[in-house]
Amino acid sequence: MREFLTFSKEVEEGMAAGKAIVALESTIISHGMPYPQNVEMAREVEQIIRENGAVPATIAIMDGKIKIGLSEEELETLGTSKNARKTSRRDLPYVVASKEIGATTVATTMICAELAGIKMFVTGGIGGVHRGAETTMDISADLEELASTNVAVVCAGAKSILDIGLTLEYLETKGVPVVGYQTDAFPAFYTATSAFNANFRLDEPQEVANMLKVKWDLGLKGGAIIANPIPVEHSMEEAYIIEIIEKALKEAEENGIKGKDVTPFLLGKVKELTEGKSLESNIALVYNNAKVGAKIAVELNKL
Ligand code: PSU
Ligand code: MN
Repeated sequence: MREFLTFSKEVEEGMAAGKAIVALESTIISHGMPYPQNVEMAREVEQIIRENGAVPATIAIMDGKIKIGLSEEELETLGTSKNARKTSRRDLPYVVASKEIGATTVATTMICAELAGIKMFVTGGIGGVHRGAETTMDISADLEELASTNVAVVCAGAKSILDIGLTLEYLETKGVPVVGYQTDAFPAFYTATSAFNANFRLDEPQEVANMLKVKWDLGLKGGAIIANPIPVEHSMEEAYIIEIIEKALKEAEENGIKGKDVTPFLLGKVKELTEGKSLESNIALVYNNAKVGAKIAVELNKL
């Protein structure tokens, strides 16, 4: 594997010292937010993880290598690149072989984290079953990865650009535990609640770490979702954001957006239609996830 993986100095040293490591994805940087907020967000998330006792490992593909941890310069390159390729599981071999710049999705970040021996991963939102998937078959590869790869994902739930109910059904079928962190509800990214509940509620990082350890000690393959609601002061009004998302979905359909372009298109539209308010919420919830994810990683590292 050393042939394909390179570790930043910080991650290498952290691993050697037996510290808790937290993986971070890069599609959120290249396709989820505009420059320069994307790079600022990525730096701050790393800092929050350090402040909470863990070592951040932002993952991306460059020069034919899977980079576990990015330098300042690499982060800037990724954040400003016009041709970084959104890299899901199917794209990974092509991007490594062709030496393109690859931004890893949740699915691919999980794959790379597992290769590097990292068990915790923090992001904003996961992909899921899209609305209308019964005809389009648009179901994110993130869900299959959660079913089979042993990495836990801290996120703020799923956006209602997705069919949240079907996403939860899919996760149930695949045996992926969905934990509400200090909440009974399954959060909907911009809002702390949705029409659905999480499967279980856990209130302490140590409890989450224990559950993960038991899952993997039992030989139950796959990840888990730790759904951490957006802090109230940053959450958006439900009726308002639903209306915006409906508009974005309509525009996606009118423009014939398909495949891997659907999610970035919808995220961009929502940001445009909320005049940037959604971006502010998005950044705030990622920071909150970084804090929680680092704490869980530290507890898991003790077990
Ligand atoms: N949801 C978000 N922000 C994101 C993504 C999803 O709120 O940035 C990104 C993640 O990288 C996720 C990917 O893994 O989109 C899912 O894309 P798709 O739906 O094409 O599988
Ligand atoms: Mn898709």
